[in-house]
Amino acid sequence: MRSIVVLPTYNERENLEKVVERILKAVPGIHILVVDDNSPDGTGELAEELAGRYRGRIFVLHRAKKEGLGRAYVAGFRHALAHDYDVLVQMDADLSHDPAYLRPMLQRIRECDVVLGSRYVRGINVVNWDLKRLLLSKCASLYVRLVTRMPVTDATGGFKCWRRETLEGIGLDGVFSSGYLFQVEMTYKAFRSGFGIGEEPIIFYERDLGRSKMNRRIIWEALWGVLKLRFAPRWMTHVETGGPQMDRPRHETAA
Ligand SMILES: Nc1nc2c(ncn2[C@@H]2O[C@H](COP(=O)(O)OP(=O)(O)OP(=O)(O)O)[C@@H](O)[C@H]2O)c(=O)[nH]1
Ligand SMILES: [Mg+2]
Repeated sequence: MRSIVVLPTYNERENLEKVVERILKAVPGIHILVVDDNSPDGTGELAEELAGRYRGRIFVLHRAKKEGLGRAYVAGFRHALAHDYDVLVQMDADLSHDPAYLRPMLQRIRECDVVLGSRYVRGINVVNWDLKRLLLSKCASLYVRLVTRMPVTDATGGFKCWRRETLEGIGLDGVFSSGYLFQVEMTYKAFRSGFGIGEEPIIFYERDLGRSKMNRRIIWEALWGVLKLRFAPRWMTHVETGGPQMDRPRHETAA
């Protein structure tokens, strides 16, 4: 299966080289698409330099301006689907998502429609978060589960592996989130369309370098957005494209 990691970046100059080298080393043969929103710190130029160094394995999609993580992923996924990849991985570029988990996730996607890297399958697996950040994440996850009724332990994570058929089934045209709500929206749409969701345990490491893009607007979008996803009429949040392509269990969690 042809696999690609879609890596959105905004001011990740300090992390980019390290993360792409670790990805390429972790999975020989995997490709990477960096989706940069014209980062003022020169991340886009560094990405081009890396694409030249690792020709045929790293590609760069430059976007004109910062429009949020969700928009960057939609553009990256479209690009990758148009280039015939079978499996698309999404991960942060700040080394919070360890490339060592790519192999187990790619293995797991053989039997699921989407695999979620989960921080909470076995207790709490986050490194370097203060209590406030941990509470925010746990509350967000609980809130999402209460509202959406999705049977997943980590509904807000951003390390995922998709089969192309799942993304095609969800329909990228109907994805409305710009910020972190994107993570919930995508998983919810997969769940609601009946796709088989697997969870793989991961340890999440808070970034050492660079700055977080989290802000109040993003949190508000997520709070309202989850209600919208759950209760707004289907036509507002979903594009009908035919549901699951494979006969698989609706949900399974790694033992
Ligand atoms: N292209 C693009 N990438 C973005 C945008 N916002 C965030 N990112 C990237 O998305 C990933 C996750 O963003 P972070 O700022 O690390 O968000 P976070 O993980 O919630 O925050 P921290 O815990 O502080 O790291 C990183 O690779 C960012 O560079 C955006 O508007 N455009
Ligand atoms: Mg981060």
